[in-house]
Amino acid sequence: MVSAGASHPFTRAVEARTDDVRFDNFSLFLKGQRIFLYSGEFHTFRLPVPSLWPDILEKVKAAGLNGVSVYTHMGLINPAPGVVDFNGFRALQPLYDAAKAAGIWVVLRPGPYINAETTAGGIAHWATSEVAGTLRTNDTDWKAAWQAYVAGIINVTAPNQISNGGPVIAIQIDNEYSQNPVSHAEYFAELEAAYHNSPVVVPLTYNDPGQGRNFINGTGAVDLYGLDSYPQGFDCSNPTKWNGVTTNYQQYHASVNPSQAWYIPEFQGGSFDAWGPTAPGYPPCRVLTGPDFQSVFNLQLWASNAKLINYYMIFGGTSWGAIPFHGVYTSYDYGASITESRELTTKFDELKRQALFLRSSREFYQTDWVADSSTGLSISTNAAAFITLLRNPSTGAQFYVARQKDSTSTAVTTFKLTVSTVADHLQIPTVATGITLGGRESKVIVTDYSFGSSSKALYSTASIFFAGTIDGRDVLFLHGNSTQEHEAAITLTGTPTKLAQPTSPQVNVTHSSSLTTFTILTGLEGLTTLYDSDTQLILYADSATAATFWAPVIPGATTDPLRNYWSIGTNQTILVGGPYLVRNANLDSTGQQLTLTGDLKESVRLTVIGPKTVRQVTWNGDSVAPDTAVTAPSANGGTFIGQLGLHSDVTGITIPKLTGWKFQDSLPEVNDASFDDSTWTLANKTTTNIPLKPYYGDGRILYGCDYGFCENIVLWRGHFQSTGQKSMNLSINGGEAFAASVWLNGVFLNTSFGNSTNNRHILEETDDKFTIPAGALKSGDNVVTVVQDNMGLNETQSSPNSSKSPRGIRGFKLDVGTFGAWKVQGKVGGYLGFLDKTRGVLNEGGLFGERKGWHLPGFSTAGWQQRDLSQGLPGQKAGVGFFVTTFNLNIPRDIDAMLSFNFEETFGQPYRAYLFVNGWMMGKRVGNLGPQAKFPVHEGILNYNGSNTVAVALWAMTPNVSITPNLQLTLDAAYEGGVGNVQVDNPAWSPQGRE
Ligand code: IPT
Repeated sequence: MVSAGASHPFTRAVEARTDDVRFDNFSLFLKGQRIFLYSGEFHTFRLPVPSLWPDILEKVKAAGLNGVSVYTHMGLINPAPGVVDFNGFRALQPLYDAAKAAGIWVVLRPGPYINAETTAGGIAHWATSEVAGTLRTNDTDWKAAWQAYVAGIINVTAPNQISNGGPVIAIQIDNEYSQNPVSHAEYFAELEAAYHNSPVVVPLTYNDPGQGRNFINGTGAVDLYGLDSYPQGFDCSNPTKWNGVTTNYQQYHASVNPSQAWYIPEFQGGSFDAWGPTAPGYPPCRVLTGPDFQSVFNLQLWASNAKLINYYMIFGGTSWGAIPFHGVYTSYDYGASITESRELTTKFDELKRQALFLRSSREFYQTDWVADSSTGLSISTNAAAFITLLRNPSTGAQFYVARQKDSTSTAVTTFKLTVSTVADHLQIPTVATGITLGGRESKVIVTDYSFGSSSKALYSTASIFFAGTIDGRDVLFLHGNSTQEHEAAITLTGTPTKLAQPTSPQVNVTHSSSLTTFTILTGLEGLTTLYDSDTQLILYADSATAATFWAPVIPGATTDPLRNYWSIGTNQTILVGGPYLVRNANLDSTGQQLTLTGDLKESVRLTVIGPKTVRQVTWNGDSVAPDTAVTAPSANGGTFIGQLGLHSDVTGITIPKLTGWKFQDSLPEVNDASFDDSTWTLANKTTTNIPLKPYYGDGRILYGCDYGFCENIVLWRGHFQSTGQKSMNLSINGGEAFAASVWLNGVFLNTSFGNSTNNRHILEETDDKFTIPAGALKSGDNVVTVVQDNMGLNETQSSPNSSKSPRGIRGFKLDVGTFGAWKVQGKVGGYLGFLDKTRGVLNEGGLFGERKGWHLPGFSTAGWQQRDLSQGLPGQKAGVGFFVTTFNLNIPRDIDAMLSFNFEETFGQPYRAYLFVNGWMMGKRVGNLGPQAKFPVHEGILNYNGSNTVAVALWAMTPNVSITPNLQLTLDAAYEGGVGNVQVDNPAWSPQGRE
């Protein structure tokens, strides 16, 4: 709607397949509007409750961001050859609908390879064993393997492109790949051809893992190149130890693709965390990538003139079931701005301050990179301050990005800047002592900055939280660190109201001709009105107070499918202060009724700066009474103050204790001498497409995936005739942090422990000798039973076939004689015929109890014995047992309650536990490895108004030690609000295929 100096876009995008998405050397254009894409990564498959996706999208929108980047998972959507399933949590339409309702653009990243710390990097497990050629190349059987999946993605996505009134603006080709050898480049070209020969018209993009100049030109070149960057790395154990910022991005862009807008498809928004007792867990990851990091590192991207930036992750979620690759555990919280429980953090606050500045500052979308302190820009009085100057060539607005010269410095650095403005050369600030960087802090200092329809700030050393027009008035909302001085020089207009002076004595005002300079003294906290007239409103708050404000978008005309998109479907916004979260704001057609929705943590004062026409404000449907005792920030109408109270007692929610556990042994393969494995799959293949071959044995391939059992627990039974054996050797591969327990007949032999710590002491496989104790051998048929975990298939960053991981038994031999039949069993049906189509191919494994469906709600445990989970297995034996109980929840519908399951016993017990909540495998707990003991589970998986089933498959890996898992459900947080109407889709047990 508003056009900010639209020059004519050129480059490859002109030949693009739609005019709705173009770019020039500065920025993206959507529907002809210059856009700064400020976005966050969100994987819907890591939040398997589609009715909660609007919650994430509304939070993304409330942060002021305008996009999400979304990986889809081939392995989940395409679980078997030719099967493409977009039902339930695999659907994309609910994501597109939620994005459109929130006014959020989508960059879709369907892979087929996505990396993403997921098993096989997202490649469907069946393809890792069925494809003989090399994955991620132009080999014909790999090409055949991705056809159905990509066709499915195109089918559901094409109608949702921006050109059809939808949210999708770009599609990424595969993930972080190299253009050499040519088989990689050809593969890209084949993927691109699939999109080009389809109704897909949006640009195709690419993310380079390093400064490798891939896919800019030549075979497989994409429409828009981008560079990924994780400057802090992925070890959160020393969270205040920083790597410095990367300083050459602008130069790299200028040398590599200067005719394209500068795109960062993944920038560090947190970090994943690895298995192991020394793994720090996510709280320090949130420190390593905290608000100070965001301030310094994100603004360094701005200084490099990047105009499309995506933070990986904005919400990490949960790697439930077999989603993780072997390097990571269940939680994918990522230390992101929104926690795994969907709560907002101080990182969210910083992102909001940044994103609203960008949303407000259209002049910033088209800037020339002029110079920086290392290239002759010597305008700072203090060499410890490093300055980059960006200038809008059409309007002359200038943006000085300031950081510490040593970007890791914690020093307090104060400086003045010599700037040239329309007025003159100036040294700013003119009154205040200087501009201060309070340690790890960066800021943007503007000169000749336009705000609203016709206002100008000559400069501001305070940061800009919001700028725009509200009800015809030009509004500027500044903020800054309250330990520092700030200064802004503004051309004031209009007739001042009775608030002609700033509302705080800690602001000095000086006038010179048409310019007014506001100097904010240190210590000023809360919201201060600097100036209030019929044409302008100038506000200042300390940065923490600013973060209590929201700037919801008022949707445009109902006939416009893009009515929720800022600067496309609407340019109307208001300011709302106080609530924990403001999700939506709507004005009725008369402009008299303002409808607000959002969440509260506690009772708060509501401040609205909106149109004068408003007569009534509602919050979550209830009318809010005006509070006239409180002085409004503006005396000029359109400002409303009220109190918001909690209806429900959010602290009074009671969560039941988990009691009444029933127990059943789950290892008849060992404990029932007459166990019959005749229906199991005979493991008699002698060839495999998996490149890592067996170490020893007799040529038979004992890799689960070759028999359809690619993930979770797999059981093996090796038969042999007794000839006086004393030992056997087994080499078992389950991926990092795996385990495998081995029995002969009914006798426990030992457990092989894989391992992983954050120090990268990794055992992906073991090679152990198992001694056969006296008396264990029977005459005639003997059977060894191996229970092995599978921690996920490898990623394939550089070597595409490493996702073909040899999970299973890579070596088997007896000291005397040879094995007869080997039998294998994983989840019922394997990948071709698995039963649970709702929870999908990655949910179940092959434990007896899983095969019978004991983990599912509605399975009757009548006849099972009563035994508390904290008692462990009977007789302190090594083995596997199922514990099942049910509990009721009754949580008021207007409460968004964050619950988690917690293993509260002390760390170190040698057990693994598979936590099933209403049938969903929501956690893999490894008692002696850790670090994860807390498993957040959302409403939708949990039924908040009814009965819930929790099942724990407990695998005791060492006998004769105390194993006492103490599992409790806890309430971590509760907010009044939420998205409501969360749908529960937890199909119950049925005997079909289970008996
Ligand atoms: C980058 C991947 O593209 C992304 O999928 C994810 O794995 C991320 O890393 C780490 O969480 S690859 C980058 C580290 C070179």
